[in-house]
Amino acid sequence: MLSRGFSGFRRPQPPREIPEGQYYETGFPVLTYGPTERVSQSDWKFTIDLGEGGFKSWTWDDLMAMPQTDIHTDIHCVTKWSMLDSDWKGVDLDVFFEQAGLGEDIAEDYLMFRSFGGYTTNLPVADVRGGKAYLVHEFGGEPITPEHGGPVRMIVPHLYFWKSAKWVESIRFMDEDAPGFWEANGYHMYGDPWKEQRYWGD
Ligand SMILES: Nc1nc2c(c(=O)[nH]1)N[C@H]1C(S)=C(S)[C@@H](COP(=O)(O)O)O[C@H]1N2
Ligand SMILES: [Mo]
Repeated sequence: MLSRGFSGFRRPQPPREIPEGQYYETGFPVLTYGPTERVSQSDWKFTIDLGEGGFKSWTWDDLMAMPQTDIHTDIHCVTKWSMLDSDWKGVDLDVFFEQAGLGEDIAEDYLMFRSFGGYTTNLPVADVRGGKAYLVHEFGGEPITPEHGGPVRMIVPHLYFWKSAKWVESIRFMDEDAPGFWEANGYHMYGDPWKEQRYWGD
């Protein structure tokens, strides 16, 4: 049998398996709800709300002085593109937790990330510990552009990309899970791309 396929346009084949429903994207699309935030390095500050323990903050210079990690990873967006073999540089969130004096025994099970501009997204604490989440400032060996969340964004590569807050500003811990911006608008509370947890009920 003859397969006609699509005339003229064919997506490149991914070099390895990607999650169900995704396509291999060789570029880097920009996906922002609302305007691009313009945050200078000197205005950027990252804060962990320690509840009764007050707040602990880091400046751009603090970030630069912390141990840096090169991250080579795949990214899966709920709008169905997957970017493979992307390179990032930044600081493991575990290092921030250590410097904030947070031990292994964080009492709360969830946290909320907040961005400059007000974007929020929720994650289980377990999903951002042990080398799973980073505050990154370089993509492909260059500073991250404002469109992609520079000067500093999150990457949490094992979950859909909406969990990776651009222009990351702060985190606070929560006793119970609560929805962030997209989660309140129909996106899944957890968002595992390998289980296709795109929307409520998936
Ligand atoms: N602050 C903020 N972070 C955000 C978003 C946003 O709108 N605002 N969009 C999310 C979504 S839905 C995706 S897919 C990725 C897109 O990142 P990119 O524009 O660098 O591809 O950022 C995530 N982080
Ligand atoms: Mo997204």
